[in-house]
Amino acid sequence: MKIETLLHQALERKEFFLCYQPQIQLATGEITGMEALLRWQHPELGFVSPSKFIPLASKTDLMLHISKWTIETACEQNLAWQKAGLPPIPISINLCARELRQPNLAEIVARTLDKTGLDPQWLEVEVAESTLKHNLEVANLTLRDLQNLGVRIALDDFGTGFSSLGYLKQFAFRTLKLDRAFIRDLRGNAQERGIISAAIALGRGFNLRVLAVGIETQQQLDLLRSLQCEQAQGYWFSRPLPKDEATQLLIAGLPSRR
Ligand code: G
Ligand code: MN
Repeated sequence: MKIETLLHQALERKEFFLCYQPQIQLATGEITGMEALLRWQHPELGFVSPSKFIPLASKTDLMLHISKWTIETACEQNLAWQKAGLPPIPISINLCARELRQPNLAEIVARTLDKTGLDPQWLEVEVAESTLKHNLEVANLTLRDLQNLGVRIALDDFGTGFSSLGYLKQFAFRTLKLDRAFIRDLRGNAQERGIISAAIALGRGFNLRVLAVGIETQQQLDLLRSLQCEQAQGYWFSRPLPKDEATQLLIAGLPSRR
């Protein structure tokens, strides 16, 4: 209850911030996108885990205010990188069920793009498979509106839980993010390799950017490379970074050992 109360003050007290985690083209090491991740630092509670406060915020309309702030901040940051002369890349934000159900989400996004001047192609929204499953009808409308704006859509956490290949046909995704669980359990036996290469082939068949997330070790990276995975994201490359460090990373590029 205490966290909930403090959470309501967090926005106006400017306690939220975004961290950015790079997405990598494995063949070249170049950064192909940044995922914006919401963080909360409270003066007394300290750092509150997103897995704790996001579900709490999502229970109320507070999430809608937070998401508006997130969309705006991410768009402004991406535009700032472009203005600094960095090659344009998409920035992605995560949408929860409550945001997806908000009837005017696409309107908010459109207004933000207009206001900031960011080209819609440089914004990507990530929707988890499980979120889609429980909100199929409304997701259909919202995602279609977003797509019509020219915003990219990514399918997050793909392949575990209740994968329905029908989603791939129903929505025009640009990116397929393989669920972290695949990578976490990856030991290289035939079944695990089989599943991942099937998922990669599937994404490629739909002409999607296939991205493996949660890469933490050299072994996982080597295995993914051997399975012809083209893009990846995870602690092995970089943790989610506060904006100044993220900017430095974009300027300097990743260390070449990766
Ligand atoms: O649901 P989604 O996939 O958008 O979750 C992103 C979360 O995963 C972020 O909170 C981020 O900090 C975390 N994360 C990013 N890279 C890694 C990783 O390599 N390993 C683990 N365990 N978590 C990661
Ligand atoms: Mn995500």
